[in-house]
Amino acid sequence: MNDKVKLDRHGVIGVITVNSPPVNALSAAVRGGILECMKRAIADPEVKAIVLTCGGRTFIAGADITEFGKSPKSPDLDEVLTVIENSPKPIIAAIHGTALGGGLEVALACHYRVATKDAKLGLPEVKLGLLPGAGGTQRLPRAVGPELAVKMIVGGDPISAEVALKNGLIEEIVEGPAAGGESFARKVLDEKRPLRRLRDDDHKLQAAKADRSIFTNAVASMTKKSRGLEAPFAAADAVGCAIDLPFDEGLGKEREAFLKLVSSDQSKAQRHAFFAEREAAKVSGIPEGTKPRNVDRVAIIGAGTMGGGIAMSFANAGIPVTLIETGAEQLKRGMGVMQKNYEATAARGGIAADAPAKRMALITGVVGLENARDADLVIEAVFETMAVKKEVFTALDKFAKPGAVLASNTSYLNIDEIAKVTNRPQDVLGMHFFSPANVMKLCEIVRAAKTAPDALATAVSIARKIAKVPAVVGVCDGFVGNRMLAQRIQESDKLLFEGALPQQVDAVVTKFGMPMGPFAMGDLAGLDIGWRSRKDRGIKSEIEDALCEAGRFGQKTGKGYYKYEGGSRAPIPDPEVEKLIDETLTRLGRKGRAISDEEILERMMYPMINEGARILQEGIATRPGDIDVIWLYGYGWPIYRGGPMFYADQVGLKHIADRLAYYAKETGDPSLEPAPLLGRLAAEGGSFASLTRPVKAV
Ligand code: 3H9
Repeated sequence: MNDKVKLDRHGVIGVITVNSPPVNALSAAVRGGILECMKRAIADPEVKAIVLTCGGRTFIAGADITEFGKSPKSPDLDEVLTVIENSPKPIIAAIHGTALGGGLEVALACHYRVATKDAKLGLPEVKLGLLPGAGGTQRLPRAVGPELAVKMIVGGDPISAEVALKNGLIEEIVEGPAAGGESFARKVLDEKRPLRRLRDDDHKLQAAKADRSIFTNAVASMTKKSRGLEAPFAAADAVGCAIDLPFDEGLGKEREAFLKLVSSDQSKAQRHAFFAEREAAKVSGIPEGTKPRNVDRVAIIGAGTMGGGIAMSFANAGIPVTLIETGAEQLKRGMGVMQKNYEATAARGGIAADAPAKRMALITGVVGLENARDADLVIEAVFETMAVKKEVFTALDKFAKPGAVLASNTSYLNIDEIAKVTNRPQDVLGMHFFSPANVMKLCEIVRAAKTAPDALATAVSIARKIAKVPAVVGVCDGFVGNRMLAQRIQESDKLLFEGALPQQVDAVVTKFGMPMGPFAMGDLAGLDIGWRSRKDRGIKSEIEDALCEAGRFGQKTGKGYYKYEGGSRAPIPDPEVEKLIDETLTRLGRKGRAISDEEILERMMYPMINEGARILQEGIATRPGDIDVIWLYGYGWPIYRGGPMFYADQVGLKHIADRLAYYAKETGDPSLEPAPLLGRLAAEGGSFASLTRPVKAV
């Protein structure tokens, strides 16, 4: 017994309660406490059955992730589970909140499980680059069968109490965990139910033993999107061992695989991402106790692609939206697109059949900015020019209610300048969503010079409510994500002039794990936008200009850097583009050279990291982890590489600084010289992670 775990006796029932906020993670103290209480309850002749339950908001949410990578402390979880499973007295796990990872594994070692109606049960270890390491891969298939076990272990998403009941993972749904657990325990005693040890119960494995395709098909469908990841495949193999091997041998294989993964770079990166995401939601530089303002209704200005996507994100979270357009025609089109999107998701089974109607009912389409008057938060998502934005904010200043937070969804423009047209700059900030806004999880929250702390806190809190990952940034051209991306675009253009081909550059970037290379991305966005803007500013980019002059605007014209056939979005390398690049280089008197994949990778990644260092130095982002979060959730950076700043630390900052200095000289581009912060850390043998305190509060 210690201050985190206690044992009470209620008649013949021993009740063990874990109390270790915030999520009752299985720290050494919790493991030790459970072990001791179990031993005492088992030894107590008065106790006939034992209930394991938790205080606070949740059942055990897993192993304590902060302990991974440190020297192990006893008792290990296996020792605790062995005592539970071998107890001669029935042990009942009484679950509320979330029973996740090691938490569900503890419950699986118990003889019975009950849960409250809103409880969720899952083995999310793959999301941390791991697999369940305390018997989950062996016991869960025995509890629910290999098909559902693969879905839960390889996919990592939890199931509801209702699904758990249907599939035999829990015995009953109860009202309250402790009381429900106790009354179930009495029932077990009254009915003299035998102890159910999952390790001895193979009956749900029999079908897959006879027909392995049950298992292999489930694995194939769950690993479809696991390109580059190690954990889902290792997790699937471990479930396979449950089918093929005796329990203890399977357990041994699981242990081996867990130990390998826990020290892998991928898991380190995924654990970093887990904590960076949570850290990013903590805004530095605002007074402690700052409370977000109330947001009951949101108005969104503009029913285009971005406005519509943002409106859907709020409706998905049950928050009413007023969607405002300038004309009935545009509004009708915007509402129609959202309706179609919802219907397509429902047809795929992504949401319930009645969800499109319910969600559309939360979105009221109207014409005229005066309709923003009821909203607590207004998000402007109109055309990306300063003049139009200023017009909208001038009107909002007139119509919006006092205290409403006024946000712009601009991806580049200066929020301070936008705020100036209002008489309430303290309420103005940026909320930069990423396209498609109903899917992409990132929301860059831009703090302007006069943004009030509680306005900022409101944006962060509402972003989390609509299941976005917020990251607070300062005002600069392109904020964090697009400012770094601009470096990659500039370098990819330079590479073409030096002899690389679009498909070679893109292949290196996608092999690294990004969803798309810079040229395929250019084709998706449309090359004509940049071309027109260059023409207006009298700037040239000869290769892209030549493509546009040939009518190759990207996917929308069926050809750009690639060709696209039969309405497909799959880029096909085009000999005509090679010819066009050759001709342009000849015309400019340039000679291409063979460029290695290694050079391409370095030139795609290191200039972005360098810009990240400048961003930190200027205080545009507070923490390196915030930059990582932005790239993970806004640009599809592979989670197993942890984000650009984490990746930089893995590669080594000295190497990166040396290579940047080399490329600055070789390509005659002084902008590639290492940023002062990068140079300093490289010289000191430091890392971005060593910047434990914010470089400068945003
Ligand atoms: C595992 O179990 C391995 C085993 O198979 C084998 C062992 C041998 N550890 O997310 P929130 C902190 S692997 C340490 O904002 P919510 C979190 O950092 C583990 N800390 O709350 C945050 O701290 P702070 C498998 C943890 O209500 C605070 O708790 N389990 C852990 O939005 C609140 O978190 C998982 O992967 C942890 N395990 O969501 C579950 N979990 O306040 C991971 C949370 O200082 N956890 N913290 O920023 C979650 O998915 C969510 O936290 C949960 C609550 C759904 C539980």
